[in-house]
Amino acid sequence: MTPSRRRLTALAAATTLVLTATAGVAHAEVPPDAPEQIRNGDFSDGTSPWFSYGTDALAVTDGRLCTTVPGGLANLWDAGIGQDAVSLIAGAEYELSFDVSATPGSAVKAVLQLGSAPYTTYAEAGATATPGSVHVDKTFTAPADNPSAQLIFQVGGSADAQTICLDNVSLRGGEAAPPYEPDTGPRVRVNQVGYLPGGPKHATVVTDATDPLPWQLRSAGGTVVADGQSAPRGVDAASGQNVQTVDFSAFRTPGTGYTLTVDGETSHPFDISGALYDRLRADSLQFFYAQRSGTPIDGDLLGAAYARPAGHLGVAPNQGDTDVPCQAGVCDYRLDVRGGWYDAGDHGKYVVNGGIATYQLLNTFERTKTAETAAGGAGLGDATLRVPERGNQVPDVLDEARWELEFLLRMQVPAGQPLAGMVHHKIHDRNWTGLPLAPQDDPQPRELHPPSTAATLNLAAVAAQCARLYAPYDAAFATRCGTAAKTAYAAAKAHPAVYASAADGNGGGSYDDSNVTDEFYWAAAELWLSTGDQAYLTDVTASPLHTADVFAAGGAFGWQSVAALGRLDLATVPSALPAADRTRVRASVTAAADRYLATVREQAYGLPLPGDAGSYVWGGNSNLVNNAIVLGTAFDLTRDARYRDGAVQSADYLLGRNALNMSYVTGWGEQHARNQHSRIFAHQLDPNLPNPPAGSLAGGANAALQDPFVANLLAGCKPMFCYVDDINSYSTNEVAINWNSALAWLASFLADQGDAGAVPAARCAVTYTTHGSWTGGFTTQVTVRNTGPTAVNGWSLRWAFTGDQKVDTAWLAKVSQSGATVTAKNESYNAKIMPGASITFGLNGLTAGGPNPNPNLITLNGSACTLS
Ligand code: 9MR
Ligand code: 9MR
Repeated sequence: MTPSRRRLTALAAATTLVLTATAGVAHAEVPPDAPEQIRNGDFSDGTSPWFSYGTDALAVTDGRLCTTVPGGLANLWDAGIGQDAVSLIAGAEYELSFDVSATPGSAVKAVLQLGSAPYTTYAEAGATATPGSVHVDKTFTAPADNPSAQLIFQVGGSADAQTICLDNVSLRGGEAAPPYEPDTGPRVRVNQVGYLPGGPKHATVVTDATDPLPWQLRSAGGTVVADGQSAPRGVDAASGQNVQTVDFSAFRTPGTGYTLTVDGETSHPFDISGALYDRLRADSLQFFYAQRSGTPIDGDLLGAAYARPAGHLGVAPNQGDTDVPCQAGVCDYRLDVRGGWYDAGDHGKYVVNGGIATYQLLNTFERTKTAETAAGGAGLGDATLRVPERGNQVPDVLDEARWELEFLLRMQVPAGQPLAGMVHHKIHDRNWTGLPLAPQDDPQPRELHPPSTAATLNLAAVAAQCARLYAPYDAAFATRCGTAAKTAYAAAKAHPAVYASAADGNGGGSYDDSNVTDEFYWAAAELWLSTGDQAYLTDVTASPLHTADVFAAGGAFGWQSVAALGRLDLATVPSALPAADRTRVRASVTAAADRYLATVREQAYGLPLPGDAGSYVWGGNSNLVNNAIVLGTAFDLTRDARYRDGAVQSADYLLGRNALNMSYVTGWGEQHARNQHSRIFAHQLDPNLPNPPAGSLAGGANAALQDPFVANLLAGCKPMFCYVDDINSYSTNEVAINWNSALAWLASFLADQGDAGAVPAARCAVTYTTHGSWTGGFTTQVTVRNTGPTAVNGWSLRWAFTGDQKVDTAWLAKVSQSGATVTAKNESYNAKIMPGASITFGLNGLTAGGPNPNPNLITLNGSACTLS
């Protein structure tokens, strides 16, 4: 609508106009060239960045923003349409104007306010909207500064359902927002935490220079301990900066407080140490306890600032999660879906995202059975985390994952109901809530959303993992998981195309996915690995994904694409997969790792993510971590140090070697993210609340700028700059369980690398032969040959069973078992194995019906043997 038409409409509508004078006195003079503070107020750009609550989805109809509002809402503010990040300057004059219609007709109020409690009003303008458009115009003086105020149209409170439309929303006045300039500190960018003594050590220097520059590495005392020349790299696409790189890998002396100086700039200090990441493993896993729903968080465990009552246990003002109905029309039963983890900064619980996060925690543990550097499993045992279950003889990471597994199992449709065996996609608030909001204070009704094939297959996959991994600790729980997994898989096959709707995103994320071939592949793979049942292998090999390249450059896997989870487990978890297929599956992992390595070399900031804008997406930090996980897995499979070094180097980006000179992990590095979007850890909004706990990973740079706070602030950013450490930016700076689960895997891998020195040659060869197996039992003979140059004097051989196998009796060795881990130690008479000589021992074992494949990792005194 043109301005002149607007004025005419204003006159025509003057009779129905009601102005409510509140904060600010009406003023006449707002200069004609005053800057516009509302984004997309004419809706020519679609619905973004407008949001609503308590209404149906927003849509642009005939150039206006329209939606319907249910009748019978008690208050005007029970439904709203709004925009965040509106800038107000105290004392400046503004003109707020808009056109609004309502059919059949209703009161509407525009409020400029603080977007979170106590929702201070800065100005408001009310109207009685009718089917014909009403124009509202109001001038006021802003009573306060707020660079991020909220404009909300309150549209609830009418007895009848209404169709509401808005157009020409404008707030003119104040000043144009000054260009945002992040403080990026010294131009020499390093891993602010440090480097492993034997590992790669790279830095990036932002400079105008195009010729190599001299660099100096200094000890904490200021002595130059190494120097050299940097390598010009030209303009880096991801950051838009001209950069050079420094490689000081040859310097291996442990110490603290090193700095790197290039081009007159000195980096943040960092350490060189083999123990850098020991605490990061625990910190990153600790995030999950902090996110637990349905249980009080114990301040003695997590720190007093994090203590809180249980959330969503049906205690007022909470309305859930112990007896939750479906959305209207979806089902007529109610479920107890207490527990689990809150997904992210919101209080929603989503099965597909819970699925991948649980997978990654379980896989972090399963790696202790299959990876040489993790085989000790010490960092992942019982009493390694601050969780209430510590000391129960079960590895704490399994206790934590179980908290979510129990919730996921509750989301399964009970027998006797329509779609029995399927799994509800998600449960969350009916409407979006504001920030901050403690879980126990959430007053919104909670609702189950329809079952989906994707959610059903997520449960099938992780419950299958559960069946094998918990068998040594809690056979009954493992059996319950196994049954649920099989039921879910069968239900998914019966209902293979039930998709969550992309439009179902009010009050919670949609997590929609309309391609579930990858979920089918992943679930079939996990069921095959846990049951050894041929039918699942048939489905695995029949999937076109089994031979496809499933490792995307921009992210090997994620909540929406899970084929690589199946592929990685087929490559690493022992099974009776035919040898040729296993070889091919493993080669697909190393081929992907080769490509990620090439990307690490190509990127001047040394990360395994391409430099184009399309690779910097919502949660992109988890994508680069997941690519690093493929590198780590390739190392576990091959012992080729190039892959390990690629994974180690990937951590540099997360911990400060990036365009913003920012560590994305709270509490780690000199300059780290601390204001992530979270209703619980909302310190930025309320100083009485804590920041996210140490070890919380921010979503990271997102070139699509998908929240209103960054849409203006960062407009035009180069991909690596599209991030701000502000609680309002949920599309660049949220926390989420699937991002921290990726960090936990990588942190655990890094902690396991110690100094990351040379990989020793194998010094032993083992033949592991199961001579006979029968229902409930098997007999195995193990021969160890010393292939090294020196005698072995005293040996301890270790491997892990896949699932429910138990050692019964043994001969010619002392054999013991803890969890799934079997340790065979020499008798006094066979302690010595001369070079070239062998010893043999045997054992009888029991199974509860699970498969009994040969282990694919056997260590002698901690070092891997070759297997035949
Ligand atoms: O807080 C929500 C965050 O967890 C989600 O990732 C995001 C996108 O679904 O939405 C956030 O909630 C905002 C909502 O979408 C619009 N109104 C403001 C809410 C809080 O910032
Ligand atoms: O991680 C999700 C990301 O891949 C999507 O692009 C985004 C928008 O749909 O949603 C992200 O997930 C959010 C979820 O919808 C609601 N809880 C917070 C999640 C993290 O931001």
